[in-house]
Amino acid sequence: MSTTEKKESAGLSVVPVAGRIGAVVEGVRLSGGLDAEAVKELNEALLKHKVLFFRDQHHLDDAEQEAFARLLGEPVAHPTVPVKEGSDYVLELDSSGHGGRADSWHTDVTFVADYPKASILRALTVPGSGGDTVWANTAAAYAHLPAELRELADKLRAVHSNDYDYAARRPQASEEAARRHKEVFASTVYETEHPIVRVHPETGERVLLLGHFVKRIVGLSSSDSARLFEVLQNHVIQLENTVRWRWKAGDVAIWDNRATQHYAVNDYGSQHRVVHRVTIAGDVPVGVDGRSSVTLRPVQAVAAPEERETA
Ligand SMILES: O=C(O)CCC(=O)C(=O)O
Ligand SMILES: [Fe+2]
Repeated sequence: MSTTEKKESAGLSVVPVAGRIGAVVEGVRLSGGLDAEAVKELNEALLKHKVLFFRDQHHLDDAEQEAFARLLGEPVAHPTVPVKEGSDYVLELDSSGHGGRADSWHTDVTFVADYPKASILRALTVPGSGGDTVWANTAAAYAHLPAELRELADKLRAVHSNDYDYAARRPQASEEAARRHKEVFASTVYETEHPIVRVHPETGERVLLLGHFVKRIVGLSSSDSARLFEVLQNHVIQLENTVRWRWKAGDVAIWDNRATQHYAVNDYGSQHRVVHRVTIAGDVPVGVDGRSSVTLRPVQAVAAPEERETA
């Protein structure tokens, strides 16, 4: 190992941003060549602060972002949206294209059972003003619920789908964005039943698992389901549980997708904004009662025996 690499991994500084979530990490140059000690420190900081911010990572391109992602786990492509041309895993969000504005509270890809454990987002082009992203700590949200609501939430399960009511959740969305949502984002419909309270597999913390992919709460009428969703979701996005990041080009944010929701603020009009995301594979959630999430759609087809023989 060269002395330069050593210097890069040693003395990594982690400075909290908001009271309950977020930290700026200094003294690290993200790449596929980071040593194991630096990766361990980053993982620990991520579990503690839920979202980490890095300035001036201008040296990264898609391939190096992917190489860094491999140090945190196994990168996974989005289930329906094609990857950026020339990359293996990069999801591009371009404000001038379709569907590039994630202006609704969500946890990434919760419509599948083993949704990503982390996302790594790199800012390529940012508006002169606006276009911030906000994250909420879903462990703090659970911890600050009144005991009565915690007990209720512990028992509930919800169905998440990519075929949710897109327009209702995003009043600002263009018709073009809504059409793309249907044709690309929901080209294959996924549905998963998750516990509303997930036990975090690494920290053991209880987290609220909600966000805009929730279609309904199991066992409730649609109006009770919608109202109870609002009650619990409002606790997640209390300002005390959030951190807001003002992007500069070259910034990277990494979030623990099992313990956060996020929202890309859509306040920059026609200014250009481009970010590239790589997600890391996660595992299937388990609720406080030990029950795992269940995939409802697509239904796993089991081939008939004669088909199997000829397949
Ligand atoms: O554009 C952003 O800041 C965040 C977009 C988003 O939801 C994501 O990258 O998962
Ligand atoms: Fe997202």
